[in-house]
Amino acid sequence: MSKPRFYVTTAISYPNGAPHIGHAYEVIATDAIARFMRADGRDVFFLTGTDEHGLKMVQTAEREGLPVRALADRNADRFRAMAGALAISNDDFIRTTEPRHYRSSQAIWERMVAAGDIYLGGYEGWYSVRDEAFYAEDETSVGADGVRVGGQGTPVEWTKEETYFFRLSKYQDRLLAHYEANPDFVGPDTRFNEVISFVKGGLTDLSVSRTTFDWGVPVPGADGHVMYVWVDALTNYITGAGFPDETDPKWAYWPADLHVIGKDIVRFHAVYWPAFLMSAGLALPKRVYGHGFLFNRGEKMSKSLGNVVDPFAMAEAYGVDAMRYFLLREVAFGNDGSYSHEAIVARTNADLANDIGNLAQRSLSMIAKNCEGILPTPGAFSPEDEAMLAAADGMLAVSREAMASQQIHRWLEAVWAVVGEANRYFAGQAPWALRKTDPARMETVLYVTAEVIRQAAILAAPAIPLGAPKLLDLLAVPEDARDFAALGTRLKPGTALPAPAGVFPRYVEPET
Ligand code: ME8
Repeated sequence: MSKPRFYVTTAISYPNGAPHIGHAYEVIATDAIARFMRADGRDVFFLTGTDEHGLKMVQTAEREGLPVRALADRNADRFRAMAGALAISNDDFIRTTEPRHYRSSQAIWERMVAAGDIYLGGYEGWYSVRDEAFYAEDETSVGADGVRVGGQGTPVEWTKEETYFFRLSKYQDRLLAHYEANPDFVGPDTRFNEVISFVKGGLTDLSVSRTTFDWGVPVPGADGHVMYVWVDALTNYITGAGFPDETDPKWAYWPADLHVIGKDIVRFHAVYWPAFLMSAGLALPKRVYGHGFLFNRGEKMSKSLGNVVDPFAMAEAYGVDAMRYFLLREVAFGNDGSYSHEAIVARTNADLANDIGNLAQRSLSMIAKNCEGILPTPGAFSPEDEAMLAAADGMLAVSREAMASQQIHRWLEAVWAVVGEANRYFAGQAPWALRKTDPARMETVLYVTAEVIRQAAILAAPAIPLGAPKLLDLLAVPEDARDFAALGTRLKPGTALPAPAGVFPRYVEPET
């Protein structure tokens, strides 16, 4: 039986600079979702990449005295390297300057033309060549020297630019009908409500080509026009799935199940993108989720950490699992969040080093010392054992429900609630005291504890993909018994375990 498919994407980032922590946050969250779905038996396709056209890129390259392509190449490499450094499991990395993407963008354009939705018109207004931007009359002013300047203080001239328009206005009713029929199309709800009121407020046609620069996908059959960067950017999601070759096996992944993006670009994904797809006669993505923004509120950054807004430095300083876990657990997904050195250290030392790491270390060391390193056979379960195992067995359903609506933090909350319970169980049962008084009972407690750690490690692995497998190694869990289907089984008593080793080190302030 073939697995159900799950296609998930991040936004594609502008490589006009190096990746920052906001980019890292988005790709980590999307990776956790992708890994969760893979572990839960889906055939996942996970796409990320870079959005390399547009004026922003042209202007940055000018400032840096580089050809635009050289700027794009340099920074796209950094984004790709970041995915590697953060243990991101993307299946593909798309750059919008690739030939496959030109083909795809021109193909969707031609379909929009065929649908009668593209027409030639003109922009007219005060234009700043230096800013490559139009200004409304009231954004300009005339200086003492008689020169009219725009909002940024650069000279403007009255300009007419020929441009193609997309008939966005035509799609207002169909978009509203789609929202009505698909109440999960956009999350969180607050973002969906903003989209709905924006569309109800009336849509005007969208300028979709530029003639003042040539760094873009050429408009087919229209010399001098390149596509407006958002037209080609959004198209990356179908390029990644093989469009326009609908016989490509990857095309089976379209429509995407989920576009994960930041809250600032919801309108592009929930209004323009579905309208383009409707025009082109293509299926619409099932869901768009706009996460919040991440802010650095850590005034007291440790000097030795340097600039921790750099995701590479952050991963280096705290470790990849700690960085990922902190961002996923601490920030309610969908809301804005902040991070600071103190918060990262407090959260990861408590949850990773202490709650799960220490529990594993203590219980497995006892098995090594007192059970000859063999996973003991449990005796009859006491009500406490039964309750503990039932709590562990209950994690999957809660996690699945949370992840069905991208409540990433709730999934991790559910797992760590059980890990906390396991610590109380272990302390309450005190197997070290049972060693002398009731060794059989000690063995049962150690077995139950090991079993709960197994389940927590399997369920948390999508968030902490480096350490969780190490915990499973310590429990001698076979490679093919590490997905969610294996949660329904139990550890096999009598299995020889490797020597225990620490998995999640405590963060200790470096000597200054
Ligand atoms: O918007 N916290 O690219 P981008 C969290 N190329 N997320 C943040 C963030 C922050 N501080 N800053 C940015 C673009 N983001 C377009 C997308 S998609 C077809 C084209 C998020 O490099 C932002 O919301 O400005 C977006 O989802 C992603 O990072 C890339 O931002």
